[in-house]
Amino acid sequence: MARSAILNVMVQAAMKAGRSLSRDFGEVQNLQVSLKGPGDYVSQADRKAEEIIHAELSRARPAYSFLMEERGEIPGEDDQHRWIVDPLDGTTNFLHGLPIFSISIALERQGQLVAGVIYNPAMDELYTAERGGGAFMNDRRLRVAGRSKLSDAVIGTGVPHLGRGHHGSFLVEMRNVMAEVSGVRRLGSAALDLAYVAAGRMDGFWEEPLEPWDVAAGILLIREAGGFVSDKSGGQDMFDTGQVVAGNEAIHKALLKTLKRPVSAR
Ligand code: 2AM
Ligand code: CA
Repeated sequence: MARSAILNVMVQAAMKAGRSLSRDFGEVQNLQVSLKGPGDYVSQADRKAEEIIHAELSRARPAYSFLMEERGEIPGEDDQHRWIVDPLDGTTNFLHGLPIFSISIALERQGQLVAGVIYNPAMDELYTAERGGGAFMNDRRLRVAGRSKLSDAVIGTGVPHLGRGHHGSFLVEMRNVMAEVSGVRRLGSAALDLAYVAAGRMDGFWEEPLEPWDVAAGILLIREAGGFVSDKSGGQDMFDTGQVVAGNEAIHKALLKTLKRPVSAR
């Protein structure tokens, strides 16, 4: 499979940051037994990974703008191109020694997602997509799963925690979804969840609130794998609303309908 020059730059940046995160993850596992825990160490690992990605991407394209989880918006001379970067998605997992975390890098051209990379260093799985060029895991072409009924589907989600999201409305959604599906999974890295939907490992996904850097690369992966992604009203305002609903055409449609339902009596 031939990758464009720009996608290669993104892959190199993600893999270099991945090596750094993997080394730090080893240490985090040792620090679990300490009273203070690995908190400060993890913040440092996160910043280090972001620094690596920033350096690699700006070396290749010095003028491009950035939106990064830690540093926020960094306007460049070229405001038509923007990198959207999450150096460590699944921070809580990383902090607790759970090997479910990822790096997410997307490229926007004139507001349109054109390339995306998600890398899971713990499993050495590299997900890539370019607009119009399909989605891949390592060298394998990806397709979303073919199941069309919610009753056969495994659906991923994210559970809002302390101080984040609306717990009451999440519980209503969860109640309605769990009554209709084969299983619900909560992995803790939205970027990986979306990559798994693109790879057909999960049939669908919904979560809110998410940030653009959590979802930008994953949105392109799903589209390029033949899937559908939208906000909860079916529109394309995922970045502004922080809502993401994904699946193949049938599951996406069914999920949207189920998420609109008031509390069910079942
Ligand atoms: P993070 O690990 O980069 O924080 C977990 O449900 C998902 O929500 C993760 O992808 C996590 O990304 C994301 N998320 C976004 N904002 C968050 C926040 N303020 N606290 C925890 N997770 C957050
Ligand atoms: Ca994130």
